[in-house]
Amino acid sequence: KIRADHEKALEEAKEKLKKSRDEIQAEIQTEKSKVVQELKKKDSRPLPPVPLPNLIGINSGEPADPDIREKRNKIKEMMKHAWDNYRQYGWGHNELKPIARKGHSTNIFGNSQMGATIVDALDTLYIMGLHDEFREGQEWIDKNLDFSVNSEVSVFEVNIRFIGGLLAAYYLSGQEIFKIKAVQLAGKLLPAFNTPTGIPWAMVNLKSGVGRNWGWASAGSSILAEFGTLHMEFVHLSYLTGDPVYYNKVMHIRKLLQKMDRPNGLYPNYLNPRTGRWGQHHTSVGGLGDSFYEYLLKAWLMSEKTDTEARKMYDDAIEAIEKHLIRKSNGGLTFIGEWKNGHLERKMGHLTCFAGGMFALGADGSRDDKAGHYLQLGAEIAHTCHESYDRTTLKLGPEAFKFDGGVEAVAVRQNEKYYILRPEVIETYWYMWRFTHDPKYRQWGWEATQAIDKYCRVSGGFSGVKDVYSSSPAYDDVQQSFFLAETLKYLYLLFSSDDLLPLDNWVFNTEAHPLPVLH
Ligand code: DMJ
Repeated sequence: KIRADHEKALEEAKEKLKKSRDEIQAEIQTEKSKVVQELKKKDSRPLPPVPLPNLIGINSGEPADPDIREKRNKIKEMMKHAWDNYRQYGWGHNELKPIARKGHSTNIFGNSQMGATIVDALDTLYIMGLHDEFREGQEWIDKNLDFSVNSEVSVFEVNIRFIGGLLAAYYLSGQEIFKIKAVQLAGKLLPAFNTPTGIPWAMVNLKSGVGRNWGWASAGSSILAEFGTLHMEFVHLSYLTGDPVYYNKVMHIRKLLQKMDRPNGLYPNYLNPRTGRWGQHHTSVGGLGDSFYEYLLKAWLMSEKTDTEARKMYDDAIEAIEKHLIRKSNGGLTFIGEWKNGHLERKMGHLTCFAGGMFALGADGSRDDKAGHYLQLGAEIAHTCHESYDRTTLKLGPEAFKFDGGVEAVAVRQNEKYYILRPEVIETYWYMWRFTHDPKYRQWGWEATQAIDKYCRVSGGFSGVKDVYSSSPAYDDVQQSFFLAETLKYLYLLFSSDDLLPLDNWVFNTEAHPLPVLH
């Protein structure tokens, strides 16, 4: 049969080649347009209706205390400043350069203008009641957001910012266009999973579907925090479309990880998608590892605590992290270091500070009922991260800080002294506030708000600063999209009452986009 098929194909090819070059080209063209037409039809097909999950606490949050109300209004004003300037100088670009007053982009978004700030900011605008701005964003997305572009993007970043942002905007507003765009975009990410193991590439070309990994990642590896941070969004995509393809992709990743041996019970940051073997044995709860652990916990929460497999993986991972990575400094500060080939580096990243909130969020339901222990651990991490802010001139935290040779929670290297409007410390303050109502978290959040407004605000928006220990730091001239998606949203929530997006009904993705618990 194989020989017969082969001969038939040869015959057909010979027949084709008898035609003139122009004829052949015309035939290819016709075939191509047929495929494009089919795809277009498929793209605009309405999605099957599904019952919406319980969407409560979308329009609440007004605090009773006038002082807190005033603070909340100030944060809303900062959001308006960030948005209005992006609207004026960077509209449609991925991000804004607030000093040069023009658009900005980085390689994670590829080379096309995908309006990352618009998509990332939508749900923050919505909960703040900035409805005109929300509508402007919606209109831009409807008319201009196009994924058929020859552009190589980061699968992880596009998932957490775009798919997460679009899904949250859909659930909050009920506007179908966001769901349709999220599903279209997800379809463009699927070819990234075509690897020998099913562990996706870090980057994919949205048009050709060709994927590859970052050149700097250990021997062609994919990154744990990237391929391990797709679960929440992909489960929602399957829920909304009725198509199991997305769910199957992320469950396959989980099953594969579950089967693998882990050195000291720790997950290395690197995994080779061709061989299925770990790369360098580095483990981090900060960059390269962070949101993988976060998504194990959140998969469980999002499933109304029925996905016990995810909870077990989270508990096992956290136990190993506590044993090997968490230490107390000489000055009594609890920190989370980085594991490098059997050696603990006594350094903590700003990114790692999100873990305080994660420990608090995971306290309830923890193994051996260690809820009190994990809430306490969350509080200790919050305290350490606050110290990293408090020990600077600007009262803003550095990118990384050490606990070594007499140094406590301070950055040592010049290239670790910057603050790029990151949210993780404020994120932890907010979770700790929700679980304890200790007023110090609001006080710390307010300190950070004032510092951002004083040192990062410029007339064209908000910018990162290059050295938090200098009294006159240089600006980096980037208004990151996560400043609108996360930093300002967590601050706003910190000064809202708890009935706004209650944690029993909503789970925030790693870019602070709220997704409802699926019953
Ligand atoms: C965000 O894009 C996400 O929170 C991600 O998980 C890691 N860091 C940035 C912001 O610092």
